Amino acid sequence: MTFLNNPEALKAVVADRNALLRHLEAADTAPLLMVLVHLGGDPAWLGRIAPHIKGPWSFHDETPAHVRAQLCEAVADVLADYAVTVKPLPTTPPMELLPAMLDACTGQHVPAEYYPLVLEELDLAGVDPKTVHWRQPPSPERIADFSVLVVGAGFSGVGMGIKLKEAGIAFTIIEKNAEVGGTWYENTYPGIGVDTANHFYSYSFDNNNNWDHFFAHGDQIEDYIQRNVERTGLRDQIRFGEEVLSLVWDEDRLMWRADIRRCDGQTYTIRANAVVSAVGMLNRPKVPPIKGLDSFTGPKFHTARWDHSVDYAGKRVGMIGTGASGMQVGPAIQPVVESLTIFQRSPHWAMLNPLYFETVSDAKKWVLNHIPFYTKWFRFQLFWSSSDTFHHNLKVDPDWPDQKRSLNAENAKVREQLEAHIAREVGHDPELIRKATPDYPPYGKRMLRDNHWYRMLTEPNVDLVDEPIDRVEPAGVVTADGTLHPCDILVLATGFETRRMLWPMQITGRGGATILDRWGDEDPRAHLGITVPEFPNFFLIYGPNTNLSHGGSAVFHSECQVRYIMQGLRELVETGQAALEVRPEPFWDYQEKVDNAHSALVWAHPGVTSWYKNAAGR
Ligand code: N01
Repeated sequence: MTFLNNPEALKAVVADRNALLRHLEAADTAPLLMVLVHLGGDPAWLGRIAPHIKGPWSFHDETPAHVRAQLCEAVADVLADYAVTVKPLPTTPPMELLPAMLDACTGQHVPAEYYPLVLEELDLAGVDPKTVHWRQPPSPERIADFSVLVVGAGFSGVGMGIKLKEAGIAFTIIEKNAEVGGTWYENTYPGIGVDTANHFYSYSFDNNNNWDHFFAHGDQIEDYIQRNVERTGLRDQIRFGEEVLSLVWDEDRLMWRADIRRCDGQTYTIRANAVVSAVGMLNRPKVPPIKGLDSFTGPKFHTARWDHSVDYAGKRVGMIGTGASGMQVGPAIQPVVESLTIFQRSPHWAMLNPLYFETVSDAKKWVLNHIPFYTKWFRFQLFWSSSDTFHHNLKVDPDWPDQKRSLNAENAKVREQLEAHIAREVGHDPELIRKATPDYPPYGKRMLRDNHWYRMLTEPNVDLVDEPIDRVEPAGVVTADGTLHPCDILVLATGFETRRMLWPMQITGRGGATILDRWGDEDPRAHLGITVPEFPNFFLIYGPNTNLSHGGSAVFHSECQVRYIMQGLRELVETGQAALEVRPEPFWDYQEKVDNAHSALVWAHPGVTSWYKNAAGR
């Protein structure tokens, strides 16, 4: 519901004060406090409530019930005042109060350098500031002649398409699958869901106030992406079941030429002024080079290619891999399988989040839908709780004595909490604690959510095997100690070919330079993760070094990149220039900056192996 310029909507909200107060009981304190100060401008409320907000998640709120009740009354009063006097709602909060508001909302100090980003991300005025606006109207001939090819219709490709459409730029999206959604279309394994809170893991320009869960299941995210496609009429611009085989920069025409294979195997060529790769990083399943894997006689499949024709109930299932995918599959299938043997090469850290299994109550959905600006402030709170709030945790303190297990005092504290959680969950079983506890610092690999993984490990039909795998035989998996672990079904939860970025597309830029020449098999580099010298008018979304390793939302990152790309395209259209390319100096400066920063961060830790790094540790 939009309240700006809609006094009737606000009148309906305040019409029944008792009903309003009942609904407000379901609101989280911090975003509700923000609404009150935003609309009422009274800083005294910050002083009263801020001391009770101990952190950026709703479960960090310790506000006493009677103070909360007063807050709800005050919000009802201020809304009634706007409704009765028919005053327009202020789109921006009182700027002089913004620093104190952000600190109160998160229970932490939000540094001033974040203010512009916060205001933009909050998008309070309801006019998406991330939409590129023409500085001067592009000439009709120029824009009519200009076209963009987008590769991939996942979250990023669809977001790119929506912004291109808004700008009136012609584009085509090529999608290898039969539907949009990318990773959310392909991954359908039991237990699939997201580990980033959804009110943040969604487009900023389409806040969904009706998520059923704080952490949605895979099919609900797929539905959300599809809804955005329908809402914006994007489907007509997407060619499904087609794959871009190669991209070549045509130096005579100063355009890209793309060779595309249709689902019937026929190929055709199209040309575009610019190309945006939105192919993602997590979509080419990695099949581990384990001896004898093909000799296994039972069903065997990768998590991203889950075979739903196979009934795993009552079967002996072997699962290789304990990353984010494996950690979701395990607890989902354990209750019905005869046995689950988990082959773990190295354990992951997994953190408890009390909201992980929670559903969003109808009253909370009502608040999200009806209280002006609540959803924006709630999103900001999640943005902060999921992002840089714990960046200091990731930095190596050179004076820290216990470098193998943790990086600094804060990181050690997190380790202690995680260890205590594991011990509690596995019933203080010393052998399980040993197997399930990583020897590297927290955040070394992507931090996972504990979805009852540890509790599952204690079930009698589960065996966590940390002996290395020697080979696979027709009847099961043999570990290095010579034990055969018999399996009826083998699940490969072994991740993706993340290092071979853009593979298997063949991409040739200016002067015949190929991406393979420049990057080798596994050393991708781009300026800001987006542009590459010698590859004019070529942009990447979710390119090199743009992974969110410690938190964040891939959708937020992708939107930042879309905005940058839109600015590049605007430059081309408005100036009439044919090509735009990053210069080598800023490109190499950026590489140096990234490498220097990483040398002091957790991912460079010698004890950490992860899909973020190549064989050289970069
Ligand atoms: O893949 P992974 P994933 N022998 O690479 C093991 C996103 N995601 O699909 O840790 C034995 O993390 C490997 O062992 P090790 C998210 O960004 C999100 O699980 O390398 N084992 C590891 O345990 C995530 O980070 C969500 O020692 C082998 C596992 O296989 C990314 O996708 C859900 C092996 C691979 O783990 C990838 O996650 C799912 C071998 N030869 C995915 N090779 C949510 O939002 C590999 N392994 C919830």
